[in-house]
Amino acid sequence: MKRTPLLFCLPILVVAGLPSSNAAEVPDGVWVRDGYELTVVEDTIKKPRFMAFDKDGVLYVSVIAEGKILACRDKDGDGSYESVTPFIEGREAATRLQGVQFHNGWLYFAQLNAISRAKDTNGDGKADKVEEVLGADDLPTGEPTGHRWRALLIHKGRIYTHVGDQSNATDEPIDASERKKIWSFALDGSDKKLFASGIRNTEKLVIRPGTDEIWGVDHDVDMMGWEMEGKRSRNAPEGQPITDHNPPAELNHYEEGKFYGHPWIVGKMMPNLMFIDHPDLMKYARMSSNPAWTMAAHCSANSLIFYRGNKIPKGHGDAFVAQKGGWNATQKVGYCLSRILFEDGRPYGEQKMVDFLKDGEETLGRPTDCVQAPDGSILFSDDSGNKIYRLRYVGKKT
Ligand SMILES: [Ca+2]
Ligand SMILES: [Ca+2]
Ligand SMILES: [Ca+2]
Repeated sequence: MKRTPLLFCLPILVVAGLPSSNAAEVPDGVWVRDGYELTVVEDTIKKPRFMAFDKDGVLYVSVIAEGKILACRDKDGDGSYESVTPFIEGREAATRLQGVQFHNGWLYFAQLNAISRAKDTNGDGKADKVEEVLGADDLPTGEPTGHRWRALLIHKGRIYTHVGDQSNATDEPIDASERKKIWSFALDGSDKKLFASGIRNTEKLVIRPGTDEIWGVDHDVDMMGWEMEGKRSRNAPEGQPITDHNPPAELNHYEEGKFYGHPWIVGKMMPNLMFIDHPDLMKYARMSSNPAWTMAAHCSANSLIFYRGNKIPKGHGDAFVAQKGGWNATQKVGYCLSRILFEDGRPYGEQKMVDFLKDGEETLGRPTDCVQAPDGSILFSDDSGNKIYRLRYVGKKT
């Protein structure tokens, strides 16, 4: 007789307490910094990439493989998204729809062959006014090989964009390609200007709070020491004592007219070992600007935000970095969300906030992009685990 009440209770709990959108749990073994809570807020989107919020708190997520931007709504205000509907669709997967940003009521979005903007004018939640701002002829190309991702930033009447190196480390005159550079345009697509160069692959550009400074994280070169290490291919057994730890991933403050070293200079003014005999190596070194901060080699620092809220103790002005984890290190590295601590506008330390690497070997997720949610928590996408996570400070009030 004692079991009867339980049998009656269970279905009620399932129906009333757990909306389907919040069914997914954080995988067992994910480490979260003390004082923080990690939850899954969306788990129906396949390979969620980059994200942006509109002023009403709707979350927009780019999905490259499906050529879509999805709008996610939290209808009951519990932080998880039970409604996911297409805002933009029908874009070729090959055009890699990735970067998204709201500006003046428009959702700007970047593909390899275009930067466009979209608006929902009739309130049905779907874009019905879509305009191409920059087309394939205007843009630095993303075709046909290599780091085919287009960064997008709109700030103070300018559009900033970048497409990374067409290979791992392309040795060609600086002027030979429009890749590996940041370009800027007026909002109407006119007035193309070179902004910065010597960049390998920076997929997102952001503004540091209270400034007009443009920052980004840059993926480091792969296979740097292979020739010296006698390593011929990915699975060759020779080992890679140098390559495993070099060069570092970079957090860069991109300034107008500056050169950031790639491919000849890596990390903090270190020659790229592939080009140790390059006749212009010292010329490039003298031109180069150092990263503001360096991160672990091959962590695949993919995206960042600067935190502007007050819900994370001393968090305002710190950077949070989605590190996807790369293929080139023997021991797995990255697979985490890290926080880069800032004081007086300069980074001085880094700490892991969430770690998806279990026992140094098993990977439980790959942070891809991060954004600040309207409630002051941090959301990040995981395009291998098909989830969007929320990280929230729940520790002592400070
Ligand atoms: Ca909800
Ligand atoms: Ca509409
Ligand atoms: Ca650099």
